[in-house]
Amino acid sequence: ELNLPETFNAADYFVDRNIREGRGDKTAVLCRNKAFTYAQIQEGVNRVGNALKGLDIEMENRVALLLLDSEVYPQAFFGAIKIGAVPICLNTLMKSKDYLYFLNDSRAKALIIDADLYEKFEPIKDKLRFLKHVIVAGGETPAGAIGFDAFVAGASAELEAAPTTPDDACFWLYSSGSTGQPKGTIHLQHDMVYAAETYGKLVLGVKEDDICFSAAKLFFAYGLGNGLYFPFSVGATSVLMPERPVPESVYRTIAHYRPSLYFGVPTLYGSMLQDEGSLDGVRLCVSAGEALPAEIFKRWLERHGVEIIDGIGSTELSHIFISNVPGKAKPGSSGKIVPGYDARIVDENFQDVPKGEVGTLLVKGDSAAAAYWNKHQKTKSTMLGDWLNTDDKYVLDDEGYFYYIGRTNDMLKVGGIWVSPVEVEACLIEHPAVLECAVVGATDDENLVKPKAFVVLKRGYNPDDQLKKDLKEYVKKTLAHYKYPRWIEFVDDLPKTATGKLKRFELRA
Ligand code: 3SK
Repeated sequence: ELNLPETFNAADYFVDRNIREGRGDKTAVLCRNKAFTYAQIQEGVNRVGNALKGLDIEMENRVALLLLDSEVYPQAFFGAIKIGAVPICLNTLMKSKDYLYFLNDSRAKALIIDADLYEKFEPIKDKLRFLKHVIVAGGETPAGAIGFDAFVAGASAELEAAPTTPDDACFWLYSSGSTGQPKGTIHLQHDMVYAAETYGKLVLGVKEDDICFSAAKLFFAYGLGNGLYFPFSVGATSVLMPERPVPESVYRTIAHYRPSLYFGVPTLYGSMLQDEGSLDGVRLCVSAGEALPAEIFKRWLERHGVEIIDGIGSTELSHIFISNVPGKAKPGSSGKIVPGYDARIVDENFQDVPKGEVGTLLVKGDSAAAAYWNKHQKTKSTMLGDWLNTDDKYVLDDEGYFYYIGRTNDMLKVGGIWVSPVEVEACLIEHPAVLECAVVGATDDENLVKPKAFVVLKRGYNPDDQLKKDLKEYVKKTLAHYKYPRWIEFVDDLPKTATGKLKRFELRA
């Protein structure tokens, strides 16, 4: 139970409280070689809030954010929340047509966009049915738009938080999923507090002297906690990196700012292992987005001497609800239930399956979204009272560790037996030639489903037939024979959603 007061505003909690508690001079954000104190961030939040009010943005109006990670993000995000408006953190990696959908679906009244991303907005700007104001941060201000600097400079630095309640809408994220249209996921004012008090404090132990650096961006539910509301919940510091997270930029940023907590995703950990760089100062590494292969965990620990704490979360639950904990990580497992959350593994009739059997994971916790915007059926099939259906297949071991088996609709039936693509992938990735891989079902000449593997090779390996044969043999001798991939295709990279989840449906197609 959080026991929040009847009138509660998340911007007041995550920003103003730091000043009230004497942390006004503490560095909140490090970005592009500049430091921003909590007092400076608060001033920016207040100016954005007042400037939005000046455009007639009212409580409950949506304000879309299409921003790179920088000091502008917390100001825009909490500025909107402070006046009771609802920011929508949009994925910066999408295409123009996706923004047309997001902006019309959400009926956002204002958009705050980074100048570097404006070219994606330009082609759709005349097709928007509800958007009234476009505010451009950085660079030149295009005709018809408002420049962010002038926008905030003309606004007062004093602002009282809107009288929202813990259960008012606070922010949205679009949940991409692997199929169907993205769903506007409505989070409430208390959700970030719940995630910060549970996973943030009890698993990560985030403290005031921590410096957090998330390669996963703020538009992703995982990045929003890592890079914004976890550090702000305790007055810690966040390193925000506007650049694309690749091994070079990530290692450089770590060397420059020496963060104590580093947050990545499995693909990036895999490619960082192929590159030069060190982790001086990092006390803990965290992974989410997709299951971390045991092999990457082992190689990382061997090379850097720091554990990667793998966990599973979801946009709907705000952040991570099952996680390993420092010192007790089981490689290949997603860990144990995070205090404050509850989980069940059920069959198709929502009955609990016996321990050790595979079923669908349901999760309960008070950081769960209230609903999907305008998607009544999907809301009903996902949000089952207190429980939320993750649509992930999981199995629980005797010690309470959860193991990811795959998405409910990813499992393959080969010769009448269920095969987990994740198990075949975990085996392939142990082969020294394999950097990344994905397994899907394909049909043979008799129209029977068999596993097919898409493989990204490490540098220096030849994508030839001999290697295909070797990889097949490797799986055959490690797993039950029927699980080996009958076809291997070498690819340069794998299709992923912006949040790092494999787009299996693209590979299947
Ligand atoms: O995919 C995940 O594991 C995740 C973790 C934290 C927050 C959001 C997501 C989707």
